[in-house]
Amino acid sequence: MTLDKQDVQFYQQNGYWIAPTLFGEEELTLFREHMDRIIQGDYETKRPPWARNIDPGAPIDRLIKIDNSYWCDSVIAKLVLSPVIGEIAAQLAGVEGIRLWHDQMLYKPSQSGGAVNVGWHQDYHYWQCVTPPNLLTAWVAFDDITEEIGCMKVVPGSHEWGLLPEGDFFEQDLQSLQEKIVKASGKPFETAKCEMPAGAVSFHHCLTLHGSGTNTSGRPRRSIAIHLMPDGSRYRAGSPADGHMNVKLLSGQDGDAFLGPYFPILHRARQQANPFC
Ligand SMILES: O=C(O)CCC(=O)C(=O)O
Repeated sequence: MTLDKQDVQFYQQNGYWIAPTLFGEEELTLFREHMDRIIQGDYETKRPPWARNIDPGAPIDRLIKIDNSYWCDSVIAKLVLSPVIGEIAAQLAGVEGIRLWHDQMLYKPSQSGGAVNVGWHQDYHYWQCVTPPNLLTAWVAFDDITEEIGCMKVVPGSHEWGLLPEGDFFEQDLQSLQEKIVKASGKPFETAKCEMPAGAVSFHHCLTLHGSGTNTSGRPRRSIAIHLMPDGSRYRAGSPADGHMNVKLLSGQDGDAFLGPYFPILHRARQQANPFC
């Protein structure tokens, strides 16, 4: 899928872009079913995810976040490693090859009373262990995404502000966090809503500020964030993100490239024989 020049320019200027619908109803039904199975702990591959914040069977009273859910299930793995997502990401990032950094399955219940907000943050805050900071996320909507359901909001252009000292995925008070960010950055904080139909995919740069609020829709908000890196991205040792799971999975030295089966290729402009190398 070749993007229009204007779409790539939009991403470069704003730090995000919403692709048209890439997945149809049949695929979405399958994604939702397999997401439910993973949430319930029914792992098709018998392999658990890297981490999950709610145990199978526990009440769903907050945002469920499951890291590397693609390890558990072949349908979710096919989605996460989707070549079309890789091809779009490569064009947006202006690189030849795209690898998986990791995935994050996200289930935001409606009016649960628990912590469902995602505080304003830049993903790179958590990913300082990788360089250069040219990673990006493909966020796949399994449901129609509106403001009412707690859509993601981005601060257009904030990917040009550098890494800010403030930002916290887990902070529930979006207003006070916004005030701290404005103080630290000295920039106006204007947001854009990532509203989109089920099956559409939004892309955001790893330095773009983003977050999301409560879900008052009466429906769950189901999605998967597929975090991606340019092929050739390298480990930067000694950063505050040295505890990241991928540093453990790489088990390497400063300057080593994130290669191998934990970081599979989604797209390469020139094909090589083994996609896992
Ligand atoms: O799902 C959300 O509201 C936020 C997701 C997020 O932080 C991300 O995909 O990087």
